[in-house]
Amino acid sequence: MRSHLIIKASMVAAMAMFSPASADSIVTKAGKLNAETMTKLDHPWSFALLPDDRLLITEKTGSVRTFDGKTLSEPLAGVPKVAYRAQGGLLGIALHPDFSTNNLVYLSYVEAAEQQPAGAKDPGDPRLGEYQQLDDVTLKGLAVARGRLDGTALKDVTVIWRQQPKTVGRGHFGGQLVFAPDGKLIVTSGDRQRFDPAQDPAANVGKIVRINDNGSLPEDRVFADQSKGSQDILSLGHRNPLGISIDPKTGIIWEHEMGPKGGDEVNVIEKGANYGWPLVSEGSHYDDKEIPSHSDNQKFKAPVLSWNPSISPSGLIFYQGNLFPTWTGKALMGGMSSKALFVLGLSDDQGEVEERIGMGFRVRDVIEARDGSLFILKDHQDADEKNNVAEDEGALIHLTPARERATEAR
Ligand SMILES: [Ca+2]
Repeated sequence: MRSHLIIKASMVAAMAMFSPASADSIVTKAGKLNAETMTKLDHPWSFALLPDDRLLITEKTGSVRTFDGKTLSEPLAGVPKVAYRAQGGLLGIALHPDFSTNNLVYLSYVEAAEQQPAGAKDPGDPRLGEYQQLDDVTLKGLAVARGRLDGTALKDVTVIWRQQPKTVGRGHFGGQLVFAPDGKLIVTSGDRQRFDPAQDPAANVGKIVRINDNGSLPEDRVFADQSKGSQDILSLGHRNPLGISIDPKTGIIWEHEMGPKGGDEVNVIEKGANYGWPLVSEGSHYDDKEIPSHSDNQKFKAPVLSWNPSISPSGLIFYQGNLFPTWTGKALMGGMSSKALFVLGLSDDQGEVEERIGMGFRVRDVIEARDGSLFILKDHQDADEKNNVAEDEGALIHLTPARERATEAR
């Protein structure tokens, strides 16, 4: 048995040498791309581009590091303690729109409750099927903190927002952060694999959240005139939103979220709208129980795009550069289980997949550099012997157009 496993692992290692990440180029409709591995990373999750062109990168295990094109820094001091396990840990990062004058950095992360309940249990939910995990009884939730970047440290770090209520175990934290043109901070808050609270206006899980840059509540909020309802809610009925971005041309807020078994969605986010989870979906539960479609209930806003089987979208930007001219103005979206980079054409209320570029690794996030080239976070992949998958380390990948060689044979 043991020798059988060793043979399988060595076969997988040999296969891994041919992954496109280590190859020279990836063929796309926009031409050939060079993919260069810049540095290894420990479970990278998100990144932001500093005015001096360094990247600030979060690692789910709890570190924020800078990368200056050559060197990966030691972890910054002052980063809050995170509850790292499975989908949880240090997640999103965003710079304040006035970062160049105030140096404010925003982080989202999973925070354990100070008081852990004695004898806590996860009751489980049949809708999670094989993804049921009952051994994690830490009471925790997503939090957003901001701090001032000062050299190699974050200073004056304060928590400005928290998921309510905190729950034991499970994933689906959300954690993507984006500033809107009006200066409000938008946070994606996952359903914590609890399903029904996504429809509960009193809970801020399973929601898109909108707050002021210091965590206070905007005056023009959805539930401003009602006592019932979490005052930070922008929209309701979300499952596991891991991408949000604003089209600079139209001002439209675009979001994507992972569906259950099938049913990943791209949505246009409107103030006060309900996106239906878990009452409607284009997928089914993990125990194969069917879920009505969005079209069965006009109360819910249907996705612009959906996928079945799942692609596991993660990270979303609108490409503004011209180094890849065919992508200017298009949305670029990572895919994890799909191991792909997606080029999406998104207009007012329509969308289409213009290209699905196979990358050979899980694409966790994508960002545009000032020269129009792209950086990609290659997600960590756990070994999976059952499916012949070797462990694959996280890394920072730089995508540039491949130069045609004059001597290239035709
Ligand atoms: Ca939906």
